[in-house]
Amino acid sequence: MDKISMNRRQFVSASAATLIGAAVVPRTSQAAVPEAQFQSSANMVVPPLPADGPFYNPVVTLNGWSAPSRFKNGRREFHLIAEPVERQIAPGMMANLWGYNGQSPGPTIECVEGETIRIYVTNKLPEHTTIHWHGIILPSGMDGVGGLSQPQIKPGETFVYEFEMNKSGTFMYHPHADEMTQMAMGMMGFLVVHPKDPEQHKVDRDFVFLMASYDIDPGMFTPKVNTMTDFNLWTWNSRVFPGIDHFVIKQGDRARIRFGNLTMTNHPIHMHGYDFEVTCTDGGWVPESARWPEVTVDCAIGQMRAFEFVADNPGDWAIHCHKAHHTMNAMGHDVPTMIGVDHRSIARQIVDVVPEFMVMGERGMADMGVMEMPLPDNTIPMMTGWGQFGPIEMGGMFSVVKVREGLKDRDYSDPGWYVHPKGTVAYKFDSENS
Ligand SMILES: [Cu+2]
Repeated sequence: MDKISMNRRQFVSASAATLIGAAVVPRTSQAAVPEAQFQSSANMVVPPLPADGPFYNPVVTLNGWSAPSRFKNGRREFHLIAEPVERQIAPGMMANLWGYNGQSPGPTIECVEGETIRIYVTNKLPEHTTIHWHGIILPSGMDGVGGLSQPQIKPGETFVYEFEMNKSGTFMYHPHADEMTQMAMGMMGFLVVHPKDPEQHKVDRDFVFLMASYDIDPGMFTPKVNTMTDFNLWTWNSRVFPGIDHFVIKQGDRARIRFGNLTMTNHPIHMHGYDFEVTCTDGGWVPESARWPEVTVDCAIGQMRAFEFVADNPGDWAIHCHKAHHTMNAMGHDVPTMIGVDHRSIARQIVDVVPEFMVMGERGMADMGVMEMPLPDNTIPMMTGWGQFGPIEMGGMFSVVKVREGLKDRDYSDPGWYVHPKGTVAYKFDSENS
């Protein structure tokens, strides 16, 4: 993954002008409102080790980044801008979403147990919003439920949230105002509270992603926001396979993968090559005596889960939602079953009239993965992606855990496909030579 520098943008808004009496926030760390920083691409930015404040081991956000913070008056401060964004869902498809600081999901917020954090939230959306800090134990008036715990943040306004992070763990943030629209448009972010003692719950690699679903018709850019259950794009950090970053892990490392579900259905997350233990939920750390090995963990709507494993089995291992239609992209959901149907005679008659007519799916749908049929602009194939042995025929919530010997610490760049030791790949049976 490219390590790209964050795209700084001068922060100018009517609300900031009201707050500090100037149109542009000075670039000093002690300005009234911390300078917001923005990310313009969907490339992974590996966060630097903390330069000030208590030490922690940063998490790595797939196709994302962590929000920089500053310290002022003993608090850790952040600035989130709720705004319309353009997100690349995968190479070949852009979407008009709503998010924070240039991207959907918003930047991951990282802090340390015991810290007081202050988060400035500026609303640049066309409608009001709030932020709910999902799973954080805090004063009722900081909980972000519009109308219940605070007035909504109107367009142009900046609100301040401030609370103490009294326990470490895995959390998320999302609006609690016109939720159905705002989450259907991609407003969400990850929030990680690191233990005060960095040796506690220590892992070598710590990945995070949020699950969101969208309903974007082929060829369109903007999600339909009134869809209740029939979404057609199943995303991790607003990306679909083959656009989702790989989980690159050094052989022998202890790894943690954390995820949260802000879709309208559950996702059984399955990882190949390992058994793992769920070590953390959005309620906190799971005591060791209460953990058990498994290879699939269901993540219900509104839940978060984190599992850990020691990466001692090198290879390229699939990790995916086990709902088969969640590893597909848009298109084709209304295609009738054609398996076993012989269309040849009728197809010949249609081809006489429509030369480009093509019959899909009479031998199964795998042809879709190979043919790369013509698609409307801004649309990714339903089943796509190539591996070293051929088409992977996936989409949506699918990625690869790449465990390799000898990687450098904090190196997440793609090591390429796994070189299998001789005699360890399934092979075609040949009665002549067996
Ligand atoms: Cu799923």
